[in-house]
Amino acid sequence: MALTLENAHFRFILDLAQATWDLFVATRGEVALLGCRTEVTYWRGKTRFYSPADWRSAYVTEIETADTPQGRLLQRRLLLGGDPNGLRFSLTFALAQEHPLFLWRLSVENEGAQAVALERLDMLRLAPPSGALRLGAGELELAFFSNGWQSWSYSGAYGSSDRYIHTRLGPLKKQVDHNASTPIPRGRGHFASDMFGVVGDRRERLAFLAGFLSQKQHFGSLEAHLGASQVALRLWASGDRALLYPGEAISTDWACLTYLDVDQDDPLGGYLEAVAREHGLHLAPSAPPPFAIPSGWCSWYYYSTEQYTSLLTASDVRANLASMAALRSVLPLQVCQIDDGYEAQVGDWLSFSPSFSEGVQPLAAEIRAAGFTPGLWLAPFIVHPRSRLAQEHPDWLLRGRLNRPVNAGYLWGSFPTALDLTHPEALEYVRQVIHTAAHDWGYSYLKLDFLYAAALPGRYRDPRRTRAQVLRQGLEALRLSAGQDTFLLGCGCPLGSAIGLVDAMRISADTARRWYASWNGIEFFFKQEPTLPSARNALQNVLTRAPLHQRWWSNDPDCLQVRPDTHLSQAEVETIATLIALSGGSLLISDNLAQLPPPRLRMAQVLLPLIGHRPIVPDWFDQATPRLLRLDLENATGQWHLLALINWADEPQDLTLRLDDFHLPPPTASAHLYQTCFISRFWQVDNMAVLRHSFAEGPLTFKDVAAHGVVLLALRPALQGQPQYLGSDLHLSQGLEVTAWQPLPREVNLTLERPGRAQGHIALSLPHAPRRVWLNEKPCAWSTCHQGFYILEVDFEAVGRIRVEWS
Ligand code: 9PG
Repeated sequence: MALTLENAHFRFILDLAQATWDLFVATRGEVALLGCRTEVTYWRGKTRFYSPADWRSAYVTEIETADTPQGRLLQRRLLLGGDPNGLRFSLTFALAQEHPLFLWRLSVENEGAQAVALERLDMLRLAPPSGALRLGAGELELAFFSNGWQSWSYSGAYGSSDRYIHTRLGPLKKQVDHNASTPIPRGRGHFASDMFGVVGDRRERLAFLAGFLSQKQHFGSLEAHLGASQVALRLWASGDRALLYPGEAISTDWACLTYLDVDQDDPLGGYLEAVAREHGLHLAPSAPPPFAIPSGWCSWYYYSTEQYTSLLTASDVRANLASMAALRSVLPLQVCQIDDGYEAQVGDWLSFSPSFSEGVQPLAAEIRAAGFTPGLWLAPFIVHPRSRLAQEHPDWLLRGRLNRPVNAGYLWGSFPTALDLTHPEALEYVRQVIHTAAHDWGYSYLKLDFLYAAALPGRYRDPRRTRAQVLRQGLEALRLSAGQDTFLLGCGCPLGSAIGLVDAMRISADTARRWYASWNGIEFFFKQEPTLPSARNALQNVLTRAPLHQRWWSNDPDCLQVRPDTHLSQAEVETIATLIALSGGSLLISDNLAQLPPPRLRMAQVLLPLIGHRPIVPDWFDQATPRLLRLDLENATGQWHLLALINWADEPQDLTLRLDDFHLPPPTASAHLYQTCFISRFWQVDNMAVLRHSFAEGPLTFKDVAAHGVVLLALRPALQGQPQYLGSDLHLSQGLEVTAWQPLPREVNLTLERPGRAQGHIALSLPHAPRRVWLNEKPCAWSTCHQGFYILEVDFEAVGRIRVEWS
């Protein structure tokens, strides 16, 4: 018997005789998943079972539900019995009527006499020859996009001959980076992912996304084998061997499949917004951004050693607070964030290290009195083995085999362990710590770190809870204790668990004062480690997780260090600053602010105010590390594109700008408009580099771009006979500094706004050479470039009103 569900997006066919299902893309009949299986693996005592094996006697109902977070759902529900241990399964398949989403979920009810341990709820198993993923005719160039488990875990696309990127440091790092229930594949073409993954064809430019809409009940994992022309794919919810007692039931989060065009500007947007809706987040299509985007100062990357120990003292915090106040008008930052180093020990949050003998409450008061937001780092779920907490409350610790406290990774020169949050007293301690920091000490910005530790595999005191449930409940407790008005930044956190509970999330590995990863300053062997602190490793996920920004939270791309005395070159700092700014996420500067030389201070100044918008990553599915980034901006001067081309190579390279690589012109604009463009390049010290280029004559090549450097361009189609703003060296956006723009028949009036004193250049295209130029009623110097545009030298305090007349 075949049963179907059908709408404008998908056709779903259920084959009860085979216990399989097929999903076809309605608009492209040849694109489909065929022969999919859904099955549960569980244990009763020492015996393993696979169920439900037989769907022929299923009781099938059709239901239409309104008012779900995904709108109207057209559903088929199967009730499946026949299990030897009395489990009853209900499998619901659904088509969302208002979104291109196929959803399904599985419930298990124990009607038997004994507890069972759920191992794995396979939502999708597709393996040739009985199963097939069809992506169209012709030869395929298969690829897979993998999302890492937590903030620091590597995310990016793979081709079919690549190998999955993972740590080679084994038990020192594995439990930090990887979900224990997601495999770490070794062979070529064999990949894994967490919560969602994308499998597709780089030639046909289309793909399927498979994943979960939430991680409240179980962690979701994927595994993919990409062959020459075949794919094996598996998506499952991890049962963690949590016990299901007689009379109890559990449901998975919704699994979901969507179909996407790889070359759309926002291919992951449909899925990411469905996930946001599932968590009650309402994303209005227009400004202001739903999640606040902080700027500030963070102590960690200046006041710590290469062995990750803190050198910070209370007077360092006071000195930087004084600098923040002194620089306020030129570098308007909000948050003054104290990182690791104030606490007596990781775990002992309510007692202090000798360098913070008065605690941190007085500092919060001083920060607030100076007009800034007090921020504090805490790692509430992880416990140092030498902490008093570990000595005094050994029963609060999560234990594994041999009843030993679990290993949370090699950190701070030791092996910390974790709290068992199913122990009510341990959870209560966490609540008390957060409540104290937020309400007694007065920190309204909390960076909550090492959150993965609450979800390590172990023997939880409550054996009925999955790791995902334990973590979600722990994070809910953090939010409740902190209150709605405290800004929460998640860090080292399994992403899916925190949606709807945090304001911001670190989406990348730690940055460092070096480009490549090292250990104690040694790059050999550690250079390829994907999540050890390094600028390069941080930027990886800043690009690959860019689409999450302002959908699940505000992305935190980790700190910017602009001081000159690191191991980073000028070009590297430009690349880091550019990608942080274009990511739209927060900007935390981690330097000794008093010691910044003016040219380096300026590199931070040009990033403020923050841009905030989510960029487009055109080559997200084609490169392990994307090389291109595009941000579309608009104000009174019109619309423009910020384009970044990155040289990831270790030597200088020529980089070529081709508009179609950036998916330009946009489908809404005529190709003709983009034939001739003005291109203004940022980060050109002491001059403006503007040119007019005709793409009809070919692409544009930038010679000898420094190793790890960036070409950052503002691109504007050249318009005939009207004045145009072309760019500046005042703000990285090369246009958002303009707050008014008024073209008149023989003149143009514009207003520039900058914090503090602004000295630099702007470029204008004009129908005729200027006759007179005023800046704040005084004559303004300008020079002519060939090709019909002009460079004005500007110098003003806060607001610059410019008037340009031509004859
Ligand atoms: C404070 C830091 C910063 C940083 C966090 C987190 O020992 N380790 O290998 C190690 C790696 C990373 C790490 C700390 C220790 O980083 O991401 O921003 O807050 O903790 O300790």
